[in-house]
Amino acid sequence: MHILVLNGPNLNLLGTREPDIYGRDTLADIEAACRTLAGDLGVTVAFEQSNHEGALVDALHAARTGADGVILNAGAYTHTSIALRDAISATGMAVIELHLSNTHARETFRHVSMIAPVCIGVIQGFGAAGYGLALRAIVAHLGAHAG
Ligand code: CA2
Repeated sequence: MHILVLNGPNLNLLGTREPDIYGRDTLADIEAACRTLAGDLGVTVAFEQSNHEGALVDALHAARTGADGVILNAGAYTHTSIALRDAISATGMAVIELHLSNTHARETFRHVSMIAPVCIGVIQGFGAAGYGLALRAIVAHLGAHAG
């Protein structure tokens, strides 16, 4: 089983600013933890980040043939991107929407997600630990829906 962990705009800056909201872990720290957990779960992970909406769409298209499921922290594009929503629908893949912060406890513009209706579930508010929770969740989901 191969899982793509796809990260959107500004998440390359994790660990450098706003630790009260996003924590102190860098994206590299999160990737390392995910790789360790993936080994324990007997799956493989690919980690990608882009600040560009079209590149994220391309990554979702590529995942159609290269991955079994996707964990997507789409960053601010979560709240705006019909293109990402359409890409998730078009691929028909199992995608988990993930956020470090609890977007519902923040500004009202973060309360809306364009992608949640086409994802299998949403995990948010648990900081970097959410990546591990999402990995466990998607592995369990794919295992239950195999074949
Ligand atoms: O909580 C999340 O994971 C978000 O996806 C993070 C996005 C935000 O727009 C979403 O509403 C929720 C922002 C990522 C910004 O990352 C930063 C990293 C370091 C310093 C400042 C911002």
